[in-house]
Amino acid sequence: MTLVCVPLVARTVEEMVADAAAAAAAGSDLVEIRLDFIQGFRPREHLPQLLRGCPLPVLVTYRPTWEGGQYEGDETTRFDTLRLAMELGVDYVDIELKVADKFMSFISGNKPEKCKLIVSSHNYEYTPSCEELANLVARIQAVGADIVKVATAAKDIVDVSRMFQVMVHCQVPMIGLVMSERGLMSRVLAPKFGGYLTFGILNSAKTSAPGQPTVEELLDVYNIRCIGPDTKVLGLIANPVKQSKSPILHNKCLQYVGYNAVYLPLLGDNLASFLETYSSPDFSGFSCSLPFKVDAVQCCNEHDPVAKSIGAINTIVRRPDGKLVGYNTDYIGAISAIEDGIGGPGSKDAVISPLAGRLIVVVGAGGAGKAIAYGAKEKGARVVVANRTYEKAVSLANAIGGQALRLADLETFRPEDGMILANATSLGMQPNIDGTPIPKKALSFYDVVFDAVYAPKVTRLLREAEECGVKVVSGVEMFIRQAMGQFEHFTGGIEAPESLMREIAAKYT
Ligand code: SKM
Repeated sequence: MTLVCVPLVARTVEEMVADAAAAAAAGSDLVEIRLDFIQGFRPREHLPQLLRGCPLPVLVTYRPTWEGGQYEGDETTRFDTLRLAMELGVDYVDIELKVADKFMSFISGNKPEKCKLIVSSHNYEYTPSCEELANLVARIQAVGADIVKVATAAKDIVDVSRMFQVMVHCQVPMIGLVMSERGLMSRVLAPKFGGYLTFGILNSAKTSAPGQPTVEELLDVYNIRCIGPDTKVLGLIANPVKQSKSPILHNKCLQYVGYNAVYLPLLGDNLASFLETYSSPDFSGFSCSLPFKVDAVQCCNEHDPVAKSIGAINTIVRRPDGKLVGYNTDYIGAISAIEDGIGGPGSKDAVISPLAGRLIVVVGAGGAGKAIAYGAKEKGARVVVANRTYEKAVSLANAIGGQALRLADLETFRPEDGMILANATSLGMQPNIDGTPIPKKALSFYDVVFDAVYAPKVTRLLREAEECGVKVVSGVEMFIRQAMGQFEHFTGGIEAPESLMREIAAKYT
């Protein structure tokens, strides 16, 4: 079992002891006491106090500045302190590879039976090649480490795969972590690849390295205790990805139906290289969001006919034969939400869609814009596409048999009353919540305004539309409905637990 360790980075002994109690209450297995963070640290006085106050097994680290820590003093004092920690009965001591030989001589190779020595190496710049990582692991093993620790940095999400390859081949217990948001996978999937421990912080003000999730996220969102070698990996590949509620939504539902998979936020830079790198059958499904929905068409081996006609994919499933199949669940999610929003007699089951004959202005010609424009046309609407790059609006309008409009012309565009507006751009999405695709004064030209952005739930566009007395349809509805379709694709046909999805969406959006 991979242990969950909370790093303690408080400035005082009292605060550290309080944080250790919080770590235990949060469900962690051990704490890492970062002695280098304590101001005015006095080893003989403070170490016993810390150990007495700690309800969990303890890993002691006294990281010097030359390895990314805070300790600036001399090595003898530092080694002395680590030796004292061993004598006082700590469970683990971390020593940096660069001085591990010296430390071994310093303690004459003697350490208490109970204490395990972690020999660590940190690279805050990049992740070396597999060969270099394997050499590093061999050197760490050679100095007599009980546990190997290698921490590197991800410049691209594909870097993490090299750490996984080395971890699965390592003959001794290994902690392999890739720092930064692009390296998150290494922290959550540690149990899948045999990692000895992974770090979870108490809150975002208490990090000890870039990219650490909270212990609550590890345990309650990613359900890390249930991740094992056979756990399937799902996730949203997007850039940015932090704002997405898909991880919380899908993980809760996967847990609810008992499907052995974990869903991750995957901050990507290049979809094709991501899919080529994580090509094993266990990486079995992905949601795609901005800016990858159109690229995804090229990356899939087969396409659902609707996704192909739309020219955008938001769901990729890896079939058992390894082939990638692309689907589009945005289309039905958005269109059904808009139809229900328009309302009218019998709109839900009517043979004729309430969109039929209506004029809909779709703002945005990316993946979501394509899905909405295509869907509205299918339902018999007259479609106008407006986009910042006018040529893209023209090309989408031509593809679906609609009309193109320059974004600036939205301000005065009013060929008739009772129009519908659909925002399919990311304007207004967290963190840039002040964005909106259309001036407020033009909103009164519309009967219904829909926003594909769901975070925040009430965007500036929707707020201003409401202020103009216009009926609004929130992106949360589309979000839930597209996720229901995805869930069924990801799980090989298990029906999505709709009411649970609605509960989670209500709580977290
Ligand atoms: O199409 C969806 C995608 O599946 C997930 C998502 C999200 O999590 O923010 C947004 C939409 O692009």
